[in-house]
Amino acid sequence: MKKHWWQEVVIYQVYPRSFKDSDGDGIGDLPGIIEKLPYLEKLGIGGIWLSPVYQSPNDDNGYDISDYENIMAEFGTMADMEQLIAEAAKRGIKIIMDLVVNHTSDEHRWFVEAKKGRENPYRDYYVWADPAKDGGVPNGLGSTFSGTAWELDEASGQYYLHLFSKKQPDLNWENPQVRQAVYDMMNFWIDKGIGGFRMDVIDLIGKIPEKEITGNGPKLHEYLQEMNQATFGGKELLTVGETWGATPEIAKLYSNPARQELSMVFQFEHMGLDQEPGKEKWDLQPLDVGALKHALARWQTELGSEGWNSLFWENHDLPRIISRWGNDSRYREASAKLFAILLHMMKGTPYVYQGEEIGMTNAPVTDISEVADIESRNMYHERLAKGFTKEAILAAINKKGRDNARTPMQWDATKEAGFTTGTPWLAVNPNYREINVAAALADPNSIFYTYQQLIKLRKEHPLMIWGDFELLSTPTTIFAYLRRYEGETWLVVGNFSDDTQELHLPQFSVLAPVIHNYPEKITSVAHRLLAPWEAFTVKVREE
Ligand code: TEU
Repeated sequence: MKKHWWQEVVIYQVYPRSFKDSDGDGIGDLPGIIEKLPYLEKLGIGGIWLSPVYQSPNDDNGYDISDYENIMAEFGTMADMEQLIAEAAKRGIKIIMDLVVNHTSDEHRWFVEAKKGRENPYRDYYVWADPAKDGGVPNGLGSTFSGTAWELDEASGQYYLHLFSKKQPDLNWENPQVRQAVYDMMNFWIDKGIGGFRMDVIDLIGKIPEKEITGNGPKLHEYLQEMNQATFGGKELLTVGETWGATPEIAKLYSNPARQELSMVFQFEHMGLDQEPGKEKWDLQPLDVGALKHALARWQTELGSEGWNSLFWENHDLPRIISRWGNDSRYREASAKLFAILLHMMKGTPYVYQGEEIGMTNAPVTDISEVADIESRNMYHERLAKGFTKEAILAAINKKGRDNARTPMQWDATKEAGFTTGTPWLAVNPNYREINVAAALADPNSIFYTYQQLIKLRKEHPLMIWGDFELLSTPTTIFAYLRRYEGETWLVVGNFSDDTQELHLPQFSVLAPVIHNYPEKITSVAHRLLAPWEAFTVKVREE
């Protein structure tokens, strides 16, 4: 199998609104990212996935784009963007742009035209439907952000489809002109020297709204092959699709090199394990660590040479992992390092979300007025109307709401965590005085240096990239696996709990330590009492 740069690097996700504000308006910006490139270089990453920076009215923080070829004024200018690409390149960092083409903003020129009437040349860029026989919405399709996915356009009497906010009308991918316009836009960015694309809800572009089919529609892969040919094919770019409904079989359709579609996908099977089956993301059940291990292991082994995994615990839509499945108080450092070690030792391309590398935590709110995220706000009103209590809804938002990961990056212990000299658009987490980059850099045992070490190890040990994976059978809350490559074997162990656990792996003798989140040296794994959230990797001989 041909090897690619995007298999060897670690990618860091920047949510620009919350990363670093350079001009005091309380909103992060491109010059702020440029200013922090030395920090990212020190971490050792090879690419930045940049959440959308295009012109947008910000109904969904940039995921509602009104002009794909211009930069959002709050973030800077196209010249800043070009400078970011160039400055990052000098540090060996490629910029991966967020490609949001399932929908545009309702303020995009195409939609403004489309609304002018049924005869407008842009009408068919979007999905329109007549009212149902009873005069109501065309069918039962719902929006991810609560309520129906159909909005009435009074002027024409037709409804348009919006699988997200009503300010995010869905593009009609069956229209070849839409596809060509998207490909032209992608080439505009490729010509600027970017390193690839993260493709927002790409599994929805093959939808058949009249049949209420949204994810994994019949023409999805045909479109992606066409896109590949028309844009990034043969250019050594990283392409990662966001695919909520992917199974390993589906992931192979996207990422089998022979099919010439994408490099890899983000799959979310493991991210749904603390959700009550058949219910919504807000309806939580305790995580079954055994199920988590088996889900991850299945992805590790099933793609084989017919695909490639992306590895992540966090992104801008998900809560902070240590607040979710770790321990963000007593064992904050240990559990953050455990998540880092377990993830980076698996096979695939690791993604680190801003702040994860310093162990940032969820940011609880006490009132809906403190919440900015449209998904949480809409759900709040929907559930209030359904009779849920405020307390129950806020508890769910504090666990799963998207603002948890979107609070400003904590750079230092000064006012507003050094993120801005003004008033931040979303409140800084009050724990910034203890948890911040300056403190992490000053402490040689900090979470930051565990990430740095893992990224360095990846550059030195091909085993971490190419080695085979085998899950070991251990007590439920111990996650243990092997990586094997060219006669060498690494054992990776993590105690996923607040309790001590007994590890018995007499079949291995320890040859050398690789990484560990507690200070003492590991000489044997035959009988070992694991401390809470202890995690390590050792080179072993199999007896
Ligand atoms: O997310 C897709 C998506 O379905 C999310 O809304 C997700 O389901 C939810 O946040 C988790 O519960 C992508 C982007 O990552 C997200 O930020 C956008 O809001 C969304 O698409 C629309 O563009």
